[in-house]
Amino acid sequence: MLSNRKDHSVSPEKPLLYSFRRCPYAIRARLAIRMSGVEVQIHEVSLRNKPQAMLDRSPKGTVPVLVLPDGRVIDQSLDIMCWALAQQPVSPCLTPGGNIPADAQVLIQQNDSTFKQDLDRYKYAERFPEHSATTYRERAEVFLDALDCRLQQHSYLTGAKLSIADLAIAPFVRQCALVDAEWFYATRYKHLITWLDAILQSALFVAVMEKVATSSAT
Ligand SMILES: N[C@@H](CCC(=O)N[C@@H](CS)C(=O)NCC(=O)O)C(=O)O
Repeated sequence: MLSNRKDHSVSPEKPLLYSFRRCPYAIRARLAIRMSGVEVQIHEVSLRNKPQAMLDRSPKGTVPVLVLPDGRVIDQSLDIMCWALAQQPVSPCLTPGGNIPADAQVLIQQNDSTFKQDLDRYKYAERFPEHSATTYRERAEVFLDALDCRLQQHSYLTGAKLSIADLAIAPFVRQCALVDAEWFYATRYKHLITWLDAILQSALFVAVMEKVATSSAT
């Protein structure tokens, strides 16, 4: 008997990325994918109505999720970045062994732990009434200040060239800047502002932020 139900065990012909346009984790994954030139099919999902096929493949229910034609599922943004960048014959962003260089690793770890937590509390301060938004923002500023100090030394976070640290961290700094752009652009973090603006205005970033229709299927 014919059934309308799709068989989710069937692997896609080309890599399939479940994504959410504004999610910083999904943005970093899309940046690495685009940079590496790998072709993927992007499924923009609604976080309130996640496709069952995505949940079947990755029950934890966060984006991004990458499904490969061989059936493998990669559901952590950093792992997706490493996978994508490793598709290039020589990736300037990874160590020869295909890993994230140590200095980038340390910064990304700080971003994904303390900074991300402070950012969430600053952005959604009404959900964390123990302190004011300004207090949470001041906590987040410790990381912003550290990034600005680095950027006084060189144009990108780990040196003269764009690295995986820039790709992984910029989406979160963008999110922080957007909470109160007037405040952000008036801060003393001038090098950080220049760095962020250069990335946001780059053809790479503009391309990954192009709108894709939301899909609840597949
Ligand atoms: N550790 C995960 C975190 C991904 C994550 O938290 N994504 C958020 C969106 S920005 C999400 O999907 N949240 C689930 C939800 O909102 O239902 C990664 O690096 O990929």
